[in-house]
Amino acid sequence: MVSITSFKTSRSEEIFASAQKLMPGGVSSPVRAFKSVGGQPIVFDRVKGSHIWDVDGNEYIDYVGTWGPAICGHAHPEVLAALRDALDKGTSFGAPCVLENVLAEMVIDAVPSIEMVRFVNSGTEACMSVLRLMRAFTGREKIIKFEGCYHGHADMFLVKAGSGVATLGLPDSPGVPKSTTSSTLTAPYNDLEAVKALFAENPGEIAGAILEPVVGNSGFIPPDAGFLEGLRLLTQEHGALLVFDEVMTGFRISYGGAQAKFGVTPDLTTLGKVIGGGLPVGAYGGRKDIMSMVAPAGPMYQAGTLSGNPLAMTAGIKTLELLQKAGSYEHLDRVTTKLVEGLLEIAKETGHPAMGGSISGMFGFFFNGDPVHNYDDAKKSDLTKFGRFHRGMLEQGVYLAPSQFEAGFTSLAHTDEDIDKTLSAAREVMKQL
Ligand code: KE4
Repeated sequence: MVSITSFKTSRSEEIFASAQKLMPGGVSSPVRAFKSVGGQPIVFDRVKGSHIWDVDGNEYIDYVGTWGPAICGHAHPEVLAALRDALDKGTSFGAPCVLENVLAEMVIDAVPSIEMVRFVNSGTEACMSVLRLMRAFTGREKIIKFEGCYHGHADMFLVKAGSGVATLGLPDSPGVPKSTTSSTLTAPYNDLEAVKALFAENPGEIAGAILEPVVGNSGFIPPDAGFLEGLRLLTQEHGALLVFDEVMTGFRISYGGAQAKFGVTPDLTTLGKVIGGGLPVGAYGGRKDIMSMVAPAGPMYQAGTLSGNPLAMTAGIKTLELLQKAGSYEHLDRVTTKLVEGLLEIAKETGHPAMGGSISGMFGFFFNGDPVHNYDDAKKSDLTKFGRFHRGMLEQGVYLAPSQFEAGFTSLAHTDEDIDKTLSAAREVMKQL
């Protein structure tokens, strides 16, 4: 374990200082900037399994897992070997490749709602495409999203979004025209009455509702009993579509995603992260009658130079193959439950009100004495304390997501030793919080 006195980050600081002159905020994505937890971001040098090493040689147990894709552990030898073989055949074809068929079949076989799928290059692209498809199929313009849910950075979703938008306190972003978000209706997560009211106020105008079936972008917030089922009935009742954004939960909450876990089948689903195994892949899919509207089969246009490229397909295929191995999800559930239950026990012992939970390899906790059912509840958490905790854990060699409004992720590579070390670090830090 890193001792605090030996915790040197001068090389990280040097590289980050240069990065800030070259790239806005010195990062390629805002949440990496540590804005809400303070201090300088850590510059990584290499990753392996459940661990990461920074450019100063510090080692950390990693609970971000590059925001979800590293579910089998970073740099899994079988994924790397498959990529090495694929590399000899080239990096991108810009033409049909059998590997797209292979991954498409795996996704269709796994995810209950998906009869047909289109690959894209990010979760954002998947969500913006599925939104266009919802509107194309129903002929309606308005959509319902939920406060604190994040569906990527496309204009129409940047309304009370989660993740980095919440982290940076950007409920709406400049540059997003009012005309774009005027058709975006919002409701609190877990509030069926609010959704009913929106349908009543906008009869025949709502194309559908999109949500994270388990929220990861306001911190970790699971659906209340009956919430997903209620949404399914409400959307059907009003001729609207139900879309699960499973970019984060897909193949993580279970092999069939949250929809398989909770037994609620949406009309459309978005995917990302895990299905790319660390390379850029997103996807949207669903009922064949809806997906048949997507060009060139139908009139709804969407395209992408690198969509379905052989390297990304290869990493995704191998990752899903590894997840199919017996005991994968039992392992994720066991180590993650041990982690969160341990953290909550230590918080209680050291006098810090805390709430939290986990499902499979996705978890979160809040320094908050009351249950967290939605984004407003999450915002009442002690964000300052979270920042101090994050820093303290970093100095103890544990890398947590640098925001209260993010979820944490474990992998097949996380061991009992990792969890035990994390909990002993947490005890040290919480005693001094
Ligand atoms: P990307 O465009 O970042 O691949 O996916 C957007 C997205 C869509 N839907 C959900 C549920 C998501 O969680 C995301 C992206 N997640 C964030 C982390 N909360 C990515 C990290 C980042 O923005 O750097």
